[in-house]
Amino acid sequence: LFTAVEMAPRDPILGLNDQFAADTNPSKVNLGVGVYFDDNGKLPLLQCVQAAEKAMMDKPTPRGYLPIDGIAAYDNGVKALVFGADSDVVKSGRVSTVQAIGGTGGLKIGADFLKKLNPNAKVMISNPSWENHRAIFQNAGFEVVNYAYYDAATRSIDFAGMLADLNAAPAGTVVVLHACCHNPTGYDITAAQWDQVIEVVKAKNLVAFLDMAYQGFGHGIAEDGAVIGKFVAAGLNIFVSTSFSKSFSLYGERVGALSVVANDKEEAARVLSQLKIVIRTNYSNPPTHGGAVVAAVLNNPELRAQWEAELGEMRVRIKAMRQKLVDGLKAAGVTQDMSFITTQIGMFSYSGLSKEQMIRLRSEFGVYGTDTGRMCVAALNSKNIEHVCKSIAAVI
Ligand code: PLP
Ligand code: TYF
Repeated sequence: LFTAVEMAPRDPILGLNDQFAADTNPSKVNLGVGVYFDDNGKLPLLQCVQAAEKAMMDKPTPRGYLPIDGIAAYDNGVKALVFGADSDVVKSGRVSTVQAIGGTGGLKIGADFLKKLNPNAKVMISNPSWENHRAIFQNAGFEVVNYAYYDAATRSIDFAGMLADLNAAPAGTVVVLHACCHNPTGYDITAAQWDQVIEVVKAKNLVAFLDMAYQGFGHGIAEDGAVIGKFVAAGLNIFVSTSFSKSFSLYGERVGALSVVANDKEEAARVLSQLKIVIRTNYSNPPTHGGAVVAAVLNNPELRAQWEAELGEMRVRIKAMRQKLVDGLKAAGVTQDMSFITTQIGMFSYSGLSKEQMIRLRSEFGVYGTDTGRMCVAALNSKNIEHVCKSIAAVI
């Protein structure tokens, strides 16, 4: 049965983790995978999460099946977070939200639903994008093509190219957009540029699929979510995937969601019924724990305030590390202007280093980033920054 089965390639990012684990260099630093570590290099377990879990332990609940679309209080919490609790779109019942297995699960549910809806549509992703975007939509049966995004020569976004590619897309094309904190480049378009993208999406009848895996890591929870409000204000039917992996540091719990904006309440109910079919035929219903924790935090004013403070700390620490990186590189003798690192936002920096330089960083200095030059600045800390700066300076 399996004699003709080929060995599939490893995930380029998760594969780096294995290589890192096997490295015996005592000064090794993992800037490969997109995970936030605190200044002690530890994966945080947020206080708000611990408090919610303690309350759950004090009042143990049996684990029946959840509804197909997940915990109602969770889905409502996501709607309020992403669209605003008092927004017309939520109050009028136009948003269908389902709990998903991480942001990846939200993307996959949306992809499967879209394939049924519009089987001949193409999907466009940014060049470059999170590589799993391509894989998820291809596996759902779509042809996936790129729209222009990063221009290596100018170390900025090729916005004219992006608009031109969207303008040339056939009606019905699904456009996957990073709502904030673009992975892998760290470059986001401006609010004014978002307005132009929305204009094209509307004029050309494209379908916007906003991937929001880093809400709160850019400028703030509401600030990062503002782009969603712009699409809604334009009267568009959009898809939004949400991930709490990073913002709650709950990577392994797989907590995410998919929200779809319909024209009215009745249409939203029909959409929800179809999302539930996708879920039922894939994994039946979501797991309980992570969703219960996030729902408890989002819906309790005290825990919610604690979460916002903790997320704020992560955001501020990343920004401080960006500045330290720029300063440290200069101190280590790098003469070229590296200030673009502080223009970038979120967990990643596209360093502009070549594949050869990234390989040298790994083999000679134990500093791990992706071959494309992406580094996770959220894994830098006061102890490893000097080694990272000296190592980068050595390969430049
Ligand atoms: N989308 C982007 C852009 C990401 O970087 C990630 C990262 O993990 C995801 C989606 C998936 O998130 P999750 O781990 O919650 O599935
Ligand atoms: O880009 C990253 O590093 C994160 C983590 O298949 C990740 O989004 C990477 C690869 C993958 C799943 C998650």
